[in-house]
Amino acid sequence: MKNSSNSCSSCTKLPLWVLVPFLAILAIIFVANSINASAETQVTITVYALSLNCVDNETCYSPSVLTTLAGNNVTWLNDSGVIHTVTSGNPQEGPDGTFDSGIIMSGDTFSHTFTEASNYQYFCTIHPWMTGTVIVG
Ligand SMILES: [Cu+2]
Repeated sequence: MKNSSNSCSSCTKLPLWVLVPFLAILAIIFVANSINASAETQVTITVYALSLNCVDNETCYSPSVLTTLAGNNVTWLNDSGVIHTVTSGNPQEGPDGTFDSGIIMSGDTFSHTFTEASNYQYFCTIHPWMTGTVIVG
């Protein structure tokens, strides 16, 4: 026998007009987050940074060229076992004053928020063969 009455009278059903906008907002948040997540935001300084070979292998800072979006916070993790710096500028002309981590102890991090689109060169003042670039779009 078929019961035509509501068999789940204790269930709370949300009407469709509530669910659809709610799901649409969730979808927008999800898409916005995945766009942000697709921009890289971390650079790792590994043990390879101590070798001059890191210049040719592009492993002084990894990745040596990082592309991100304006407004993003980029974090450098010193996972190398020795101290380093992340200093804007280049070894030929020296620091340009845009950002400077100072000494980053092994295991520590340094973060900088890039608000303007540009190409930012940086280097390590202790090991000046270590260079990297952040491209902010
Ligand atoms: Cu260094």
